[in-house]
Amino acid sequence: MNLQDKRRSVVIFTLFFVFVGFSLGNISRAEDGYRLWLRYEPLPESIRQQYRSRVSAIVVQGTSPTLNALRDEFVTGCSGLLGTQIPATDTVNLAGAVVVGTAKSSPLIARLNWSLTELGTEGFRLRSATMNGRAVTVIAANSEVGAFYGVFHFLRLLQTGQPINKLDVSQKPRLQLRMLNHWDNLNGSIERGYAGRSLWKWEELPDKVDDRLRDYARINASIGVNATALNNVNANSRSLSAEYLKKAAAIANVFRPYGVRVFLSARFSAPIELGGLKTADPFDPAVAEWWKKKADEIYQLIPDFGGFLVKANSEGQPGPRTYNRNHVDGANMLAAAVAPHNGIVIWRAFVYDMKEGYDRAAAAYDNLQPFDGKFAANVLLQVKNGPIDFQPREPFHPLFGAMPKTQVIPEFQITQEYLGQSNNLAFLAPMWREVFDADTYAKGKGSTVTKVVDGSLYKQKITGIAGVANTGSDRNWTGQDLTQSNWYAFGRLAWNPDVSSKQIADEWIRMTFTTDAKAVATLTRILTESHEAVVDYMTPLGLNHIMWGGHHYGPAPWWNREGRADWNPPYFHRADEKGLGFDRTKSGSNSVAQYHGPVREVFANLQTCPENLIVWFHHVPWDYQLKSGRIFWDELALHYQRGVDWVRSARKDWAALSGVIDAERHAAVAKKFELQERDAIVWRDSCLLYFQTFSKRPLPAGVEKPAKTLDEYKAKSLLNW
Ligand code: BDP
Repeated sequence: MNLQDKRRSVVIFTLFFVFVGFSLGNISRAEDGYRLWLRYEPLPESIRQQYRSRVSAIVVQGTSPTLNALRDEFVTGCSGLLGTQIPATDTVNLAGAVVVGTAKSSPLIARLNWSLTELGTEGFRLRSATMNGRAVTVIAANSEVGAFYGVFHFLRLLQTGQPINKLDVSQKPRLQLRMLNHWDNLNGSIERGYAGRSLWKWEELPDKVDDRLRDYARINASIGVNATALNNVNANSRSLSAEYLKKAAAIANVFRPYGVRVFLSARFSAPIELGGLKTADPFDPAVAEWWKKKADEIYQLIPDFGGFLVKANSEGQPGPRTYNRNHVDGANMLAAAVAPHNGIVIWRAFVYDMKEGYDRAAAAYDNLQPFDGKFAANVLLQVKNGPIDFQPREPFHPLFGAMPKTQVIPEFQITQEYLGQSNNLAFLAPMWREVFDADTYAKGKGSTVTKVVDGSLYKQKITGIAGVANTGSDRNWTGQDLTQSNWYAFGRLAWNPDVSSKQIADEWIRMTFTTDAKAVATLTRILTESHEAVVDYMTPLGLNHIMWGGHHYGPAPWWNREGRADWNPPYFHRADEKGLGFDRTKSGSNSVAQYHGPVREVFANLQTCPENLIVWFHHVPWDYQLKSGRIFWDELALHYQRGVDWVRSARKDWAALSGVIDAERHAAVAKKFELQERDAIVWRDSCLLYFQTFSKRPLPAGVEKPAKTLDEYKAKSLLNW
């Protein structure tokens, strides 16, 4: 080969690679998880063919920030999924057009004369129809945001390969306020955040607003999340200062087109810290006036401001009780300040004070239940799913069904503070389903938590739900690709609390990872089993709050260093020579009495108490015989082992998906599974070794011998391994 030939072949060679690289662009593009479930990669050709004639053009008439965002999203989504540029037009001159809008924004939709009243302000109708003699699909709503939700629904149908030729879907959200709570501090850190720093970048606002915030709002809109509290419930008064309100307003401007409203956590003592008053007593007229003025100032800047979220008299936060007033006095004073602007106050029920002999699980009920019927019309009471604190498994909170004259909304924790943070996979839909499906018996059989919170049992006017966000500045938003599913699941359940975990998992996998049938089946199984596995290796049979102190990562059932008894694991598990568990029956704290009969009797009786909650309600003898025929100690040990076994097999199943899942995310998740296996083993070994010092029994057959001694496990937190 002479020099010229050599050069020519180098050129040809290079061109060849450029060409291959280009045509493989979609496959080899960085899959860093940023796009979450809105990846819009081309669908398999066979599916694309079915859709092409049905998605020939996007017809969005009119312009507005929401309509423009909706049009962009729809065009990008359809073009990506179908692998060809889909035009946006404002007339129907092609069969297969998809026409989107409201009767106000779109003459084409107005002409249909559909009655959409029952869809409310956020619902949509999605229907195959005929326009100008052409077969079209119509997405119609009463509001532009409703139409946007319809667009996301349609895109989800495409992403998950559903038929779209005979559509007739009408939907509206079952819960009105579908809200994320961000525990973001003003310095950019996030309380219980495991995915980097705060997305807001307070220090750059209001002059610079990170582009990412628009994606955050889009993603929320795609699952129907319509509200977000920007700052930590352990609030800093400065978040209500003029300086920070401007920053919040800049965020609100970005969120608005996507139907996401902004709320702020309010520190009850802000009138002192910001206003220079001597007191924050809610009965002091100057205090009430300060809040009224503050509310007026906020609404000047953020006309659609949602309202205040308040953690009061809890874990050291100030509140009305600091001034010998009660929760109602505090909540209603704030409610009066925002009422003229149609704002609301979300008052948290996470209140507990430690007294001698007190049962922390009883505290929220004892503190709040007596106020049923006393809260103002624009106050919501936000109640954690269980009576203690976002544990891997808790019974439903007894306040659900106990406050018929109060607007109660559930609070879930999406961020996995107590469930292995961003290292362990725990798909939370099954856990949340358990809460929704629990029967409170408040008005007889069938009074499920869902019916309490969706307003059907007590005709609650404002309904809602809050989830403590798992997002942060990490490129993949949640710190682990698979736990993005929890953000998705939260939104889907907030929209419709009846959707099954399996359906949520299946949708999310198809949208996020792959439509390969076998892989979808494997992953759906992994996801839906994962929460129970975490319960098995962390807190089986009703155990709770036995995590390492402070950061709550990893086991430390021996931990006894916190200043308050009710922050220390022994307070919760009560292990002794006789057995394990917290007696919450008549012979103990009797907090089981907070439940309605017959739930109360079922829980209170050792024979009938669901075994997955048995040590939550009872001090169970080590040799007590369970339904399996095994004694309690053996069963406990086998649960721990089962959890470890599950992680090992899930890890193998995941490894077998290499080649189906893109290499980048496959490797990242594989690393997480490796950590999860390590964690599960440490959990099993340390808990069993520790509890064994009380049970004094050998490990049953089938349970592996611990790898280290108890002292070695005690010496080092799993966080620092
Ligand atoms: C606990 C967290 C703590 C929160 C608290 C809350 O450990 O960081 O401030 O909940 O919900 O689980 O207020």
